[in-house]
Amino acid sequence: MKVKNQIILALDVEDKDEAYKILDQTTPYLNTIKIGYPITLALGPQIIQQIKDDYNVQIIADFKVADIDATNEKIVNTTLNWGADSIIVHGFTGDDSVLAAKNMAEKNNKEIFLLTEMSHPGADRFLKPVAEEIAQMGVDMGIKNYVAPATKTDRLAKIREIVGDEAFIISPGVGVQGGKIQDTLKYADAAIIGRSIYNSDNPQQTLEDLINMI
Ligand code: FNU
Repeated sequence: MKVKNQIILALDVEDKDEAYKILDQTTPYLNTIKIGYPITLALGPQIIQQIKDDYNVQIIADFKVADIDATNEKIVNTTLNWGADSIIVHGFTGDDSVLAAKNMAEKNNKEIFLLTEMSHPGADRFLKPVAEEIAQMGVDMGIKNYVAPATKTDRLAKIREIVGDEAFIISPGVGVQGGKIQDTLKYADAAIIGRSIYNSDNPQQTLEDLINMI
């Protein structure tokens, strides 16, 4: 995946006019938009293809898929059929669940991102102790794309070490959650940024400032 300016916009707004206002201001600089449950549940899954058609961007569906293999397969297939280019899948469910997601994405000529460790403080309790194993499982399965936290640079560095330089890591947590873009991009290929852009008084200026920092 090629991410323009190494920034992915997390478009977690729930109103179409607001979403389009932010996209008008940011898509001159960006080619990758992450949509998640907030916008999809508020506006319906057809918003994925609408955004793609109206802004010529690639879409990562952040649905953190975490079910049994048979259900993962359905979720991945349906999401990709709605127009998403890739989908984020949790790793903690184990290799059968992840493999079902990976195979279904490949059948659609699309990709999964494997979520290893999360960016929020609560993730230290249950996810952090197994994150390195999740990353290693991804490597063993031949997965190329990963999600790892921008808020914990030591953890991000560790996950990079495990998945290797050829892997593609996208990293949430820059801005409001406390991560710094320059530190994050030492280890990640792209930063996922939401609120500090879309809640800013001037999303375009904020984005330009972030790009200038890279
Ligand atoms: P912002 N996100 C995250 N941490 O923040 N997908 C994770 O570990 C993870 C994510 C998402 O804080 C979060 O749901 F796996 O406003 C939100 O969409 O910049 C975005 O990344 C961060 O948004």
